[in-house]
Amino acid sequence: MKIRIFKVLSTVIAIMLVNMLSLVNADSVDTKTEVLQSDGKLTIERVIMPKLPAVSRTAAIYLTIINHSTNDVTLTDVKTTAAHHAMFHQTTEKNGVSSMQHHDQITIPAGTTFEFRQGSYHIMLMGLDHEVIQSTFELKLSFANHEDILVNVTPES
Ligand SMILES: [Cu+2]
Repeated sequence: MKIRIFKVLSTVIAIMLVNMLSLVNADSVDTKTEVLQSDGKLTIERVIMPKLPAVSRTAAIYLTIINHSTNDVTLTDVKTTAAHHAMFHQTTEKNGVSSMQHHDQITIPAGTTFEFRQGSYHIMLMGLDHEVIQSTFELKLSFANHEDILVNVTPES
């Protein structure tokens, strides 16, 4: 019985916390950012841009995002000076046919690791600027509930 009451109580407290957070979120973007930063952060690892044919108009970038925080984090946008368009894609294979699916956003649950990797999720660059990719360039990741993160990408040569 005691355990049950505790469970109900903790559920109530959890709901109250969620409500409090959404009130804070409604206030301003700054406050929203602070809420997340106070209890965790993100790490970006293993940034890879495989070597491309010289004529390629598109490229894929792979990287790993670790969400150390206790909040889910949602990737909402990606931008770079290296291409006209950058977007989140997922390669899927059905009956031996490979295709790419576009994702507007990607949620990384609290305490988990998300991998953009070959044959799966990738950051797709379209309309490549071959001058920019001669050296290290910046990729800006935007989140619904975290500050933007600038990632340095060094293309493999
Ligand atoms: Cu793609």
